[in-house]
Amino acid sequence: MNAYVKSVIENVKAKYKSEPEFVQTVEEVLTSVSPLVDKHPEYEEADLLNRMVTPERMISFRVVWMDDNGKYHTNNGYRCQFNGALGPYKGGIRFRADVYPGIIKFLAFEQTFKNALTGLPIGGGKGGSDFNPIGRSDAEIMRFCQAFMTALYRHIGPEIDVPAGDIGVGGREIGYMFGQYRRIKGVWENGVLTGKGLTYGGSLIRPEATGYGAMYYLNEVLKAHGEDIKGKTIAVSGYGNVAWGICKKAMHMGAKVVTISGSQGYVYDPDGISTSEEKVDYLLEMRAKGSIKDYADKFKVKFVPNSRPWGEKVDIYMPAATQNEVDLEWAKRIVDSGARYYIEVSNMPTTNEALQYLKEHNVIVAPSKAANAGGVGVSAMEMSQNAQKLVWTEEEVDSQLQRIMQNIYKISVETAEEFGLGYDLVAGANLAGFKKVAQAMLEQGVF
Ligand code: 2IT
Repeated sequence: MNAYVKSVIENVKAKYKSEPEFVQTVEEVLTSVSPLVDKHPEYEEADLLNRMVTPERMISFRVVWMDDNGKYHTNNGYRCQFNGALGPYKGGIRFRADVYPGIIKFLAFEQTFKNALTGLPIGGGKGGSDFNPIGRSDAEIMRFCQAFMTALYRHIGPEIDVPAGDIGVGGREIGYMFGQYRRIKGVWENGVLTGKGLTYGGSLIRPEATGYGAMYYLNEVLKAHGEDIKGKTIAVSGYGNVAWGICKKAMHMGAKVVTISGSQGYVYDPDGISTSEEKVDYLLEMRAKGSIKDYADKFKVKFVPNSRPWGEKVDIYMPAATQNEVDLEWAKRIVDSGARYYIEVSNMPTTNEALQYLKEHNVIVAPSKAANAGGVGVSAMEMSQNAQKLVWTEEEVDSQLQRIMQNIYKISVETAEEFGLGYDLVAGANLAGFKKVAQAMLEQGVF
């Protein structure tokens, strides 16, 4: 490994002991880009790597809200504006009990390279709160979102930083946050958030985009290996917006999604969740209720409590729930199952050890920062539509989404080859994304 890369990784490990997810992603990305750093001694002269792993800004704020019983709660809110070299900071907001600065920073770091891969002018950011929305009433969610935006609004704007949804934040939450932003600022700036409702500037296909994009990317991988997506079986984890989008597109493509999962266990439906519109639509209903066992009860299929779908025999694995859902033990089960394709869809679903193990055992691995970039890609299209004050058709958005995903696949393959690494979608994506951000930073001078 390049000596400069090694020293920066050591520095990050020593400095951020209490933020293991951030250390994990830095190690993964910097290890991949070592051959690029070899070729560019000017990176070290400009201390580019230490700059690259240090957020431009990490904002931390207090969020106080009242529950339905009149009791006050105090949460921590964050916005990490990691890298603005390519455009306004862009990335989702996550509401989940486990949120702390290490999660927000790892997500914002990943987002920087993902956004670079889309080819669109967006920098990397992420935000969130340790607020747990599960079981909260609609009125409580509204008050929380308003309190969150009351603290955040001064830091964002259509040309500054444009948040969107992530785990725990969907169309409803974006609506409440946008309403509060508009009320406080007294201005109609709908380009400040993406993932909005269609009545006030949301883009068609945005809810589906992450799942659709992952399926378009998967299709490129399969085509390159002379395989047809039609008839393939897929194990998906999670049951949120992304799993839903995967199922919808799998239905169009004739692929069969046989699993979904939640924190209580997973569902195995041998006939395929993606083979019936009723089942796919039920995912949305279930999401509101928050229990995936309902699906197994309703459609009379297997529910496996306290487990994950990573041992089921399928052609393709698509983790789409959360970070580090596949560790070394699960990776072994995946290899033993004989599946050849592993497409990361949630952000950093795989531990570094597990990723290494899958690659060494000839599983074709696609990294999340490439495969899930369709979501933020369509968010950038939403920003364009808002800036132009017009609305694109479903066909326009969908065809651009397809082009973006095909292009990400292509540059990942080509960049890995350029560096003599063969077919390596992980290294290719890291190298291509990093290279673009690095060049923009160098050209903009030291700060
Ligand atoms: O992880 C992600 O890319 C997102 N949560 C979406 C970000 C966005 O700005 O649409």
